[in-house]
Amino acid sequence: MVTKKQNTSIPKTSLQNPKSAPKQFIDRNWKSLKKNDPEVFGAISGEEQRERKGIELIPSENYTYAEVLAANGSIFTNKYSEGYPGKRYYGGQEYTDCIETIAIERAKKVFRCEHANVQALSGSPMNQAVYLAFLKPGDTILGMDLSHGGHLTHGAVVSHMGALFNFVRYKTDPENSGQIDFDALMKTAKRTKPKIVLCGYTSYPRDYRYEDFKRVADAVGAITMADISHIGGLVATGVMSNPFDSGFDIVTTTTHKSLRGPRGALIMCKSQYAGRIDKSVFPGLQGGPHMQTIAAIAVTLGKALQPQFRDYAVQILKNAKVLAETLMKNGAKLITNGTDNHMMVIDTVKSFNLDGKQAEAILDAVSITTNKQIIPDDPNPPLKPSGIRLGTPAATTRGMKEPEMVKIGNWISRTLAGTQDEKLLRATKKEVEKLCLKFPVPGLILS
Ligand code: DSN
Repeated sequence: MVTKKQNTSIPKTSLQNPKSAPKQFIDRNWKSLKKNDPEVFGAISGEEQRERKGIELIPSENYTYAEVLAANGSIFTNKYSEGYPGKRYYGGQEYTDCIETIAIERAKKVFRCEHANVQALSGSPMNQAVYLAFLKPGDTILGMDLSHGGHLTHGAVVSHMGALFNFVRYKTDPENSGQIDFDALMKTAKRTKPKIVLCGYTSYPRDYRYEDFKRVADAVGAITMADISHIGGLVATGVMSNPFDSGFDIVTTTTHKSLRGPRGALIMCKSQYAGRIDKSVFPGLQGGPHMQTIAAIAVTLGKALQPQFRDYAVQILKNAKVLAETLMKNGAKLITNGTDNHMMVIDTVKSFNLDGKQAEAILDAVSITTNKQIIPDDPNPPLKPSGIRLGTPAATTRGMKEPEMVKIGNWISRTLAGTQDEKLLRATKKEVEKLCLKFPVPGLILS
């Protein structure tokens, strides 16, 4: 809650030469880590090599900016700042107030919302804070079924939220390109009387008609909530629908997926809910915010306001279409027969007679990173599910475009179809790594 007028101008610091100082700062810190903890340094350095050599296709991952890495590794990690700008419980908040206010104002501009809370530590506490702001234990939430694309925090039985609240799950129609039956959803809402109608997903390759969710929620007097974590960068740029345009009350997003920032989260809402959301995050659920992350979120949102970010978002969608088409041409069965967003889910059992665990492992062996994925009403267990999930944000960040997507789609299909052919696998790995070295990873420091 902002209770007094904030000074959002950047304070003067002792960095007299801002062009050269960050470089010296980075070098000094990394040199010190290398000397004093070679084990940890070695692991970080190894991860840098891995990220650089392979193709990252996990749809929730990305390569963040060098500036985000700098802010996220900054001295804000030293500071406690419970409370909100202008209303803190500790002294010394001149710069934390400044940075948090910048992040809030940029979030409001990027997502065109009335209020933003930038303190939730990541995706799960972000959604928990919303539920706990409005519901009592046992209250009902209408949310998407996990196997049809919903998230763990949308009421999966294994999550604490699933035990605390009564989640009623809706499904998609796999026979109809994964569409949602809103007449059926309306009937379910009238029967179960949810307090929140929740939409959002982690493995649903379609866009939503948010106005249909709003119609269902209005019919039963429920709050509307959209978790746009996967598509945050696509909504920010207007290349996918913004739930606020359909009158949604609450929109949540993590900041590290298509938005390309640090691991953090935003809870955005109409002003009438601002007090409840802020109190639910702090002191309700969390203590001191991670101000180094908030600084990095501010940087990310500044980048999202630049025109190049929209170009990147447009390219993510183009790349996803081409990758999906190439895979389907090569015989892959996608669960929604195509994609409207950045991701796709291959039914690897039907397409290649491999379960998701086997498919993930064989692709890892040729330096293509994906993740095993349950498919709608999967008969197989989550650690050996029937599919894999792919997405294009990270490859797009590296500058890959349609021609590279065709190559990647062909490599994936030929690898999954030729798992016994050692020579082919070796050749594919070599080709993959050769291509990757032509597309630098932003922000790499050590290598
Ligand atoms: N783990 C994230 C994803 O991969 O979609 C969601 O929390």
